[in-house]
Amino acid sequence: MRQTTVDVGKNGLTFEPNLLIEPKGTVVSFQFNPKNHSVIQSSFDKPCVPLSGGFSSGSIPVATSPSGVEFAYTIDRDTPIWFYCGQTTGNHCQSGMVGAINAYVFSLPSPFNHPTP
Ligand SMILES: [Cu+2]
Repeated sequence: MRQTTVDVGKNGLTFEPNLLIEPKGTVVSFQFNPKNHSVIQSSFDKPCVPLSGGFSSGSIPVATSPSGVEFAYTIDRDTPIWFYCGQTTGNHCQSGMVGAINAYVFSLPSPFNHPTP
């Protein structure tokens, strides 16, 4: 099984990397860092709004870095997948805490280059 890792909140309000190109079936392991982040599937049009039926880790508060706490998502499609952090204290998504899988762009604007989420 192919597996890859994304660090959540390791260096501020970030997913690292925030843009992944991986085949369907790959397990993406989101590794959580302080303080209290989440990873929630969204859409390009509404980057800070949960996608109906999409995945969500829920809020994951951790105290240490690395915490060893992970949320695993298995890529289930070939089309682009968008995600964000749902922490509203500090407006993480609006501050650019977003990411994408299999979105063929050169860099990921913040968040997704939309002025208003
Ligand atoms: Cu966050």
